[in-house]
Amino acid sequence: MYCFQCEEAAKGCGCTVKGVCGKDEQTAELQDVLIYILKGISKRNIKAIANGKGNKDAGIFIAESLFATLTNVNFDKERFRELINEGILIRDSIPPADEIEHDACTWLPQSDEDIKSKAGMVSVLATENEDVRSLRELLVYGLKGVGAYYYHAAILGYEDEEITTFIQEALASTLNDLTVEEMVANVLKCGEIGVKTLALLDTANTTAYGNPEITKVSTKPKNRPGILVTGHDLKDLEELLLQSVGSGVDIYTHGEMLPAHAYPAFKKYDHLIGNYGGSWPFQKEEFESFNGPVLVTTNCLVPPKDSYSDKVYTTGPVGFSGLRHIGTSENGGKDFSLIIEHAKKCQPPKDLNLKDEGFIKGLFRKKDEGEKDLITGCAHEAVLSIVDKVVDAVKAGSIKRFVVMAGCDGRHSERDYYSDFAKALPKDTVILTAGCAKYRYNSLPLGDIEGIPRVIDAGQCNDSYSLVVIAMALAKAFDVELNDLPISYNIAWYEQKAVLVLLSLLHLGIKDITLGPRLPAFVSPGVLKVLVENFGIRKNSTVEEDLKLMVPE
Ligand code: FSO
Ligand code: SF4
Repeated sequence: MYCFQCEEAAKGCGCTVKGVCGKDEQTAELQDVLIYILKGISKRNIKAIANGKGNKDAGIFIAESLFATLTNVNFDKERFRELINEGILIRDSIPPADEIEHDACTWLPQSDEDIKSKAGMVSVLATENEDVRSLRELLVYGLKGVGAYYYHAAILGYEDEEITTFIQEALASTLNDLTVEEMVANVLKCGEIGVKTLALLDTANTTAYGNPEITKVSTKPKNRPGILVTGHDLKDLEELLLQSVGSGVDIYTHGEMLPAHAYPAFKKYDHLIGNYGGSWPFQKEEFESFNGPVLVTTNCLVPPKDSYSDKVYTTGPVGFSGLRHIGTSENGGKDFSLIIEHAKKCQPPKDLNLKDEGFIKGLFRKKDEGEKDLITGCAHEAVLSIVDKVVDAVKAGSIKRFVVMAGCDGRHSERDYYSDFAKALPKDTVILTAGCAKYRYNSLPLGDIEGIPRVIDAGQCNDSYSLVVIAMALAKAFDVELNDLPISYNIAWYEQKAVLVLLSLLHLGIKDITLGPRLPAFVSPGVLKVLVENFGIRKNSTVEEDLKLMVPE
């Protein structure tokens, strides 16, 4: 295996024996082969689309399959075998695109050995030139982000052929020998499609659940049994809430599900009781201490310990061999009765805020004293409703700078940098965030500036579009370009959705982004040079140095 798609790639190069994430060699090979089949489907289907005979199911199938190969989503070999077989059926239902076809359009595996040997030929290292490999993989990882966000929008009934056609054109393009300029153009186009996809998802979420409102969320567990819901899928949460009304079971959000509390449609459920734990890297301790069952709707799933694996349920694109999976019923809904009945037999969650609980390590909130409420729901409409106040505060000098600290959390101690950076920021700066990176500082007592919270949490990484809308509104109010606003970017990345958000920012022309805590292993020195010269991208350094650059006196 060779995988270098996430920030934790072993030794900063790539995972070769087993993933740091827990992905084993055979799963990595199945994922490589699935991507190869997706390229074959795409090559055939873009020709068929041009002839008005495209396979309409291919787009959503490709999006869901890409999502399944994202870091920390699916570790279940059987699921990947199914996806490969399903993909071949779709591919073979589409007429050949050329007389002599690419192997990706015709290859048929007969056994696991065939898959293993094909994986050796089509994995990332099959491309010898490191800059070509880097640009192809940068594109594929951006597409994985598009696939994930598109899947969430499509689940809520929002589809867009422009997006699925681009995914297929871009996947098929990686089978061709293109010039560096053509490959760079595809990567930037992926950023453009990224903005469109995030906007589509924003419309889907706000139409289904209303516009988020600035909301305080309790982190104090109550005394009834609970179900912990993690990941990003709001529809799963909605169905679970509906089915658990009156059951005596409380529903808690974990990780990226925190912003759900801010949606009007979810506020009507009294048993959506609070947030439990922090971001994904701490789930082993937190799932254990939660006592009740856990529903994992998307990434990031960490391979569970035996001590609690019997109470972890997966759904949607997530999978792990041996865990119970809740699939979609024939009527299109999901039946959560099993997990609700499971919860009824469990003890209430242990209080993570108690300082004397020995099992708590690393989480910032626990090092702070006392019980904490978290603030979320600062999405575009909520912030736009106070934009005059924000503009006045900037004009009066009470807000001197905004720092976008969006992105992901991760398990390495070097991420303490983000807590330290947030703590060291001058009191006249405001953090704009989205994604699970916020757990590094969202329980710090950073206070507010004239009623404006110093941490403006727009929501999940899925809600990054809100940050774009907010920045555009400020640019309009001050009549300047985006890059002329007093905004600095200090982005923490981990997986491929963050790659797409980065490409989206580049498409919008944002310059001088600081990225950390490590630069992507898949960016070759040659491609990095392009990113530095054209966009001013740099790796983060020490808090002191970065403050001087990002928050000049
Ligand atoms: Fe985090 Fe994981 Fe949202 Fe990612 S939970 S790391 S970018 O999958 O999705 O921010
Ligand atoms: Fe390694 Fe990341 Fe790939 Fe997992 S997803 S195998 S940690 S590079």
